[in-house]
Amino acid sequence: TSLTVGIVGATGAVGQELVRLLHERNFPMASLRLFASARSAGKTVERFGKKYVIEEAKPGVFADVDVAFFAAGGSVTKALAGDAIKAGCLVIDKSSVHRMDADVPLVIPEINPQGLRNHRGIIANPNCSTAVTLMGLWPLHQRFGLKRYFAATYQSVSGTGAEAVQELENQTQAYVKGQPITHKVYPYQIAQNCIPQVDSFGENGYTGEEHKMMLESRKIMGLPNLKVSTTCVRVPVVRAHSIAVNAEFEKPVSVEEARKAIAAFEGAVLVDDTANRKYPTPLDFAEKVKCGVGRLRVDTALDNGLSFWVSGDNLWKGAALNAVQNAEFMAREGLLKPKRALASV
Ligand code: 11C
Repeated sequence: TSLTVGIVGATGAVGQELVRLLHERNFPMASLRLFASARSAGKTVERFGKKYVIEEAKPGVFADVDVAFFAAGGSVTKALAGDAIKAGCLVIDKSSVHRMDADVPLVIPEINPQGLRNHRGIIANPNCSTAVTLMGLWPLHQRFGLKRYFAATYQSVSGTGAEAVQELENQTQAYVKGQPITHKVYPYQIAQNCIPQVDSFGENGYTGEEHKMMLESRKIMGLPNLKVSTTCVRVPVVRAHSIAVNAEFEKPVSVEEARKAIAAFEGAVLVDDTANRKYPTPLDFAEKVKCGVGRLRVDTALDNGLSFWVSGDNLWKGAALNAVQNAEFMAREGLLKPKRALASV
């Protein structure tokens, strides 16, 4: 196969990781086209030894594109995904706008790849906190049967975007130099701080991010009645989200069996040797394909409960990598073919 691939939002934090991963993982592409807003259009960028002229993302550009990764936010997906689908271009969307649509598969390929066989031209990808959490939770669910879970997230600033990474760096510099600290991206200073708000608050007091974790966990794991309660927190880390999870299961649990289940799961690495102070940290799991799971223990407050900690790259498994893995699965299984080849059949 030799696919024409497009990235919408190619200049953003996730878009840049998409360019990198498609190259580094040798995605079967004949050509790559980079799309962004009119503001960036016309600029030339060099990536992996090739020059690209950024094209404006607008209706009509998907005529010759076989698969487009959308990483430019919900409004751009709303405006352009329909046009791409009509042009026969598969949309792999990072935004949240279609995740909960009944006819749109929301897929983590290690968990529910069946969605990739049955779609209407668009595949949704989960929120980064959900994706990283499920890399620990799913193998435990398979082994013990998940009943409910509680979690607190420790989310890096790159989840907000490049301007938030800059804000943390600027504030850290100012802090070290004893200069006044200003903030724009977050409602409070993030350097030397934690902010227990990711996204805006809903009527029940939970934030959008917390609500997404509940709904997306249910849909991806196929557990429509799963009880979930999370607290999402932004922390002064540049890259990789971590989540502390307390989960209750149907069957009796054991740490030994839990460790085996995690170690056997392709999406996770078990890092769990507390005697030697070994557990995953965001620094260790930035730019890693798998998420790290550790601190496994029997939960002292739940029946059949396990507590664990998971760290994973929010820009990779939480975004660009999961999207690329979905496309890789489809290409491998013959579910994604060049339009030109289809036209000639
Ligand atoms: C964050 N999880 O870290 C967010 C960013 O639903 O895809 C991505 C939001 C989403 O701020």
